[in-house]
Amino acid sequence: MMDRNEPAEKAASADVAAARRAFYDRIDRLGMTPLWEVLGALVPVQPKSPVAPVLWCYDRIREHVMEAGRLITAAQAERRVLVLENPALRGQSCITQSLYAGLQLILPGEVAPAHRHTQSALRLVLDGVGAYTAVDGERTTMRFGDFIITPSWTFHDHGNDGSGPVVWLDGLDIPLVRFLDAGFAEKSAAKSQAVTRPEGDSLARYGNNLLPLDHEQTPAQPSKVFVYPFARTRESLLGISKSAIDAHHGFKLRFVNPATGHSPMPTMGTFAQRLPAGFSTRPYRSSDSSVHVCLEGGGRATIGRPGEETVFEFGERDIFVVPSWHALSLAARQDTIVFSFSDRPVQQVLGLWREERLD
Ligand code: 1HN
Repeated sequence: MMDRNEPAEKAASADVAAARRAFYDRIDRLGMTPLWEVLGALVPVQPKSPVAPVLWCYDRIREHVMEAGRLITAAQAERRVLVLENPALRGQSCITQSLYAGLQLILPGEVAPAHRHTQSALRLVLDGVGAYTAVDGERTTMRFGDFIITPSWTFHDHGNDGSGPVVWLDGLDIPLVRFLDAGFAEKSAAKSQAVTRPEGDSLARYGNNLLPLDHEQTPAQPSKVFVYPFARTRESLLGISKSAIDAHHGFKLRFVNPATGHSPMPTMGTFAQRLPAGFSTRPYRSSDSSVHVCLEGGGRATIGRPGEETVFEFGERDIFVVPSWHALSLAARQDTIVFSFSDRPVQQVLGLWREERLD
């Protein structure tokens, strides 16, 4: 019954169909509607994601991000961001059903003022040097490929002390928090947070196989490490590349809160992957729609089942989306490093997450 495609009405005679329609109209006024007309869509046999596979080539959109810099200041915009909207979800500020992504620009001398909100955010630095993000009183210099977090309800501001524009990708759990109606936000009285800890303090304290003596966290608590420098990620990916490669993932690692082994933030899982030049991954699918960003190299992403697949050629700084339960296969033209994020930890904690290695 669950996989019946035809609405019940189609199977019935014209008389019965008319009687049913009249009945639906009458109960509609009472705020009721028949389940049997929508059951198949409500309880699909497998995910039928409305999310579209999509690619943004950084080189093609960069000029528009820069143009935004001539039209509005960071102070006027609060955050000068061009939202990456999934073409199948226009108007909803979503890149997938549960996630938001955007490209944020900050020009020399600008400050994106301090605020906090219950939405969690990640940054992936893509272009330019000289910017910083401050989280909970500590600044960190933003370098290419660095993955930075601003966990739920932590004050954060950004600034650019350099001489050129800086662009990064923002990933937030906005649609998820909106769905739950759990959004709160406040501005800080100070434009920039007072610096209360020297740069590097949290990485030294929490991010080097050591922890403060009395530090304990539960799995849902976010990482106290708020920058995962690309240099370290790269070193790990190259370090594991001397061992056997995974046919479906290449050399792939997940980012963790080192105090718990769980995801750095509870709502978004983050991953880094290296594919040697010439390597192609076997197709793989999982129930979390994911956003991928190429940090080095480039290649081809094949998304979806054979016959109806979408193929993207991607290079450095390009961003692409893989919808839930769509097979993904990556072929590396050069040595390639890909960062990705998704709502996987949410699905896992709810017991919903599934994966399948194909071929
Ligand atoms: C936000 O706080 C930032 O802090 C970026 O940089 C993007 C999108 C929606 C809501 C808050 C930031 C955001 C955001």
